[in-house]
Amino acid sequence: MKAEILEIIKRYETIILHRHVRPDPDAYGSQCGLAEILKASFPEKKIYVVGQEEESLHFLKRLDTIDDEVYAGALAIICDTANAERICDQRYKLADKIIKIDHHPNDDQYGDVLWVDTTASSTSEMIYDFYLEGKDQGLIINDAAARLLYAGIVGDTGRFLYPSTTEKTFKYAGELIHYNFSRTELYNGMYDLDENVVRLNGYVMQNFEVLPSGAAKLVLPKEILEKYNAKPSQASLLVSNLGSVKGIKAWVFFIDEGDTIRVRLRSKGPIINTVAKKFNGGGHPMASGASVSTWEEAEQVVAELDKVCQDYTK
Ligand SMILES: [Mn+2]
Repeated sequence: MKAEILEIIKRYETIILHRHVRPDPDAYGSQCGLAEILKASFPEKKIYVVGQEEESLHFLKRLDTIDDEVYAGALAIICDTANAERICDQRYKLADKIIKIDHHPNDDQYGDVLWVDTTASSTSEMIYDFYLEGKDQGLIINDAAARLLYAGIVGDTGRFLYPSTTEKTFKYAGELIHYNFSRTELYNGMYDLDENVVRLNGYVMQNFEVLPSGAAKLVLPKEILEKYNAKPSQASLLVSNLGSVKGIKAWVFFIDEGDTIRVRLRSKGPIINTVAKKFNGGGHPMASGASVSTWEEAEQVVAELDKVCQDYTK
């Protein structure tokens, strides 16, 4: 599959890289890391990275703005995006050929060529894999690419904490740190929190509720987000923090975004993307999300999560 993708890349003069909406470091890392590899390897090609920018990730990479015409006869590569509707910038459909590279479950098999590896810790890890496969056929990696891929791996493994972290992950990370970039600068960019977010975390830690099953929930109403002057995207940064509470098996954050209630699910054992799917969401078995429109529906999510945690006890 990697060899086939490289052959296709070689055939196209214009390559446009996409990733998912509400990007995280792995979305940026895989999209922009691959772009840097392709730019270094094929200086004659036109390589673009597109999508709506996330302000908190400006430090990783700034994206390109391109006209619709650029897509004519172009190759689009979509990184780290499980389903077609989550692709940021739907103009990928205008491209001549579409490649999907991802590590989420392959529920939506969009694109002409698909490379999906659910054993990979991150799509950034897959991109490094791709580089290793193609380095004898002209692929070149540079400091900028290494920095981006390292950021993606660190982000998606929770700093090498999650079980998705494998020997390969450590090996690749070990190779990537030989390139010239500041890990301190990267970590500061990724993990420094604004003061209001830290104070909102205080609210989170005071207000979560735990059910006897080990399911936990936290509601962040609009008034609270306003009180702490926090954006929903900032609130999402706090979701993983409940993982350190003893006895919690799986938990859910409801973030009130006004027109919709964002549902963020995390787990330390029970499979919870089945819950997300019941509410038209999806994601990883241990980290997934959905959206609901009413608080009644939110309570249904809690009931489903409760059930999953009860079954896990058995
Ligand atoms: Mn990812």
